[in-house]
Amino acid sequence: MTMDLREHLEQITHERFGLAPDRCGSRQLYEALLTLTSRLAAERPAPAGGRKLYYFSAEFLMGKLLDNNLLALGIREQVRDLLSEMGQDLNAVEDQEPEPSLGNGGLGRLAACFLDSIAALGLPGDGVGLNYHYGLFHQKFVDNKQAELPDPWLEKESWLIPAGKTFPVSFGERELKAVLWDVAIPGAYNDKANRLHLFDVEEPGDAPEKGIDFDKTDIAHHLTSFLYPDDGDEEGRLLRVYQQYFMVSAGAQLILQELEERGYGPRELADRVIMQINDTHPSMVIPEMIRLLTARGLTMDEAVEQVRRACAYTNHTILAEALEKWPLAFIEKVAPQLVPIIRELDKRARKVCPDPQVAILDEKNVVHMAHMDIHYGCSVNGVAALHTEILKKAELKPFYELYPEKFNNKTNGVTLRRWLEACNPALTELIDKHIGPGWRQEPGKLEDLLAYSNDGEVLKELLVVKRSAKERFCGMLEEAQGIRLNPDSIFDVQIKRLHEYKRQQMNALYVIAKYLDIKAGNTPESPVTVIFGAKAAPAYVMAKHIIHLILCLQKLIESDPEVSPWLRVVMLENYNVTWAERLIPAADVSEQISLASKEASGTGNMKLMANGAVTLGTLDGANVEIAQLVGPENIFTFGKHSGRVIHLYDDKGGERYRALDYYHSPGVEPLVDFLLSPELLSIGDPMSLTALWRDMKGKDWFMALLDVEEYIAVKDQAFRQYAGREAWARKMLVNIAKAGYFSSDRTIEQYNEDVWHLS
Ligand code: 26Q
Repeated sequence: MTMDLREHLEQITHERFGLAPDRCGSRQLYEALLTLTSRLAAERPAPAGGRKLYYFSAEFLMGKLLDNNLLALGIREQVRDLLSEMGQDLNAVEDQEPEPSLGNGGLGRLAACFLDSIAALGLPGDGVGLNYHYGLFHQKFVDNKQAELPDPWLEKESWLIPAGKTFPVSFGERELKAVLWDVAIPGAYNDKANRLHLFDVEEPGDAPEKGIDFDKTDIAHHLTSFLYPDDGDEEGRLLRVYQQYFMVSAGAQLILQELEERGYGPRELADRVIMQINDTHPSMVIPEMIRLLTARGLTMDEAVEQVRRACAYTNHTILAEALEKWPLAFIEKVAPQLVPIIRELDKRARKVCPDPQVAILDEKNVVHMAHMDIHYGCSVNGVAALHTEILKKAELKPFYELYPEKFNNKTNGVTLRRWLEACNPALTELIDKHIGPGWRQEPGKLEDLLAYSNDGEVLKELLVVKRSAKERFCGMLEEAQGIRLNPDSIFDVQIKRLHEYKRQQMNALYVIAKYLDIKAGNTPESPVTVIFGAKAAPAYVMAKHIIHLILCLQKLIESDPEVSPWLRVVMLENYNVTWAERLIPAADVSEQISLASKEASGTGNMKLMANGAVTLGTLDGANVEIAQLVGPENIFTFGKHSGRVIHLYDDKGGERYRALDYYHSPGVEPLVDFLLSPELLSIGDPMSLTALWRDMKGKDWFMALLDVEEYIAVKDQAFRQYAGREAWARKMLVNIAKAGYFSSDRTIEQYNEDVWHLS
């Protein structure tokens, strides 16, 4: 086998560069390995099965693919050895790969983990999305603020395979061609491969010269330029509807074409196809598929029935502002052919239930996308146990009463191939040494590690592995951002989109509390490094104020010799999957501090736990399940519970949250007021800091002040326990051992069992 690979590689480098592999540079080797792995993956047949899944998602946050594909193809170690025999280093080669910028956060990374698991389980299932040329955006820090630049990640040599297929998408007065590109998704442990289908316009436009502003009315060229273009104006909102319709119309046509190629007629759609709708961005696939089926001779009744059995909806949020509603007038402009169908679907839904709360079209003629999904899909799922319960009891209660049989929970998971095996080889080796390799296909077997919870040697090994991951991370950070950290400090890590409900601002208040403590002469037992990674949506003003605050604290502390030996703050620039893969193995504490009830699940919490970080969190999302699994000694929880929080939001319940009441506590006021201290004002933008200060004391919509005092106390307690190294290592071990439940292979098996019924 090694011989074959060597010959194959030599053949490619000779053909392309006229060089033997050992004479190639990293970039040339990257291109050669890209060609080699793409060929091997593309040769693989699709898994067979009676029913095929299409996973529709506006985002696929894939991360780099070379390492992952080598692993799935089962040739990673051979290639590594081969290269090192040639005096080459696979890591340096992998550094050459640009990270695809096709996603934003949890929902997009979940879609990528799911594709990996679906393929690994040998199930027939493809992704359907868009090929954004400039991604979400590239984040840069300028004057301690976030600046956004295009992220032109696509290179001439890439994972995209031209599928040779186009589909016409009709936008009322004009038609665009959707060009299909495919990315092969090889399955680990088998010889099959699925596909990620990415649609693109025929003539993609150039990147904007400055920043990320572009002509949002130039649909023909810019439909696939950016993920989530600014929706601050009507043009931006319309562009999002164009994107969504383009994706689902082309996707639905592809599905019907493949159905026919497999030898089935349109009346067999639901027997042969299941479409998973990842949040509401792809919801227009429902009326579009009905339209296409009726055009193929089905009656409206028949088409509706097929689609109802063939669509399933996943909800990822209870935040009202993220539940999509589009004025019917927008759809009239973008895809007028859908309007009569949506009206008909609304009429039929009203016959089933006249309650206006469950209507698709409201009195203002606005389309509630989630409502359409629930009426005209076979399944509605939340992404963690608590989240699904809140959907049933509160957010979607009237729907649950109408269709109890449709509701089900699918607690999220992550692929341990990427998030343990690939990103943390030293820990993987340690695990293999003690319990063997069987946990890869039976992640529950990680629990065998529990037999070592009192084995001082193994606990020591764990600490050594963690310490070397921290050193490695320090090296990478120094190279990227010129920042030197102390690998013996506690690495306290909060990595996720920037959002007020995730409460990065509460973590910043902790930093202020410690800063003031140290200034007053109270040094902590162990030095602490608080590490953030987050992008803020470009139009999300408050989120940008929070980034500014964090960057100002970073500056203030790094130039203060009295404080910096004990406390550091670092914000990673352009946080992405690659940074996550570097940082997660090095994390000691996993910050999961959302306002209870607001984080649907979280998936970073699972990745961090699998790498031996101990969670400091509220009882929110999947943290609740983590706490149940690891037990109270192996997690630090704090904060008001979801029931209480929901009560504090309830305007009818009477007891509304008032930030000012909490601000006036002696433990809180000095922290919030520090935003307007001379120290910070001399570094930062007074307007931004003042706006954040005002919001914190006067509004604080996500109640950071409600929990901040308990947060500080519990965090300090966690940090004190860190000093007892062996007891801490035991916590690490239990977290790793219990992480098997959060393998996305388990999640996918449950989707298949309960919803998809593939093969
Ligand atoms: C909605 C309306 C208008 C414009 C944009 C949007 C929009 C965009 C992105 C709404 C939601 C998103 C992304 C949501 C997301 O990533 N949710 C996360 O999903 C994860 C996977 O289930 C969960 O673990 C996280 O808890 C959840 O926040």
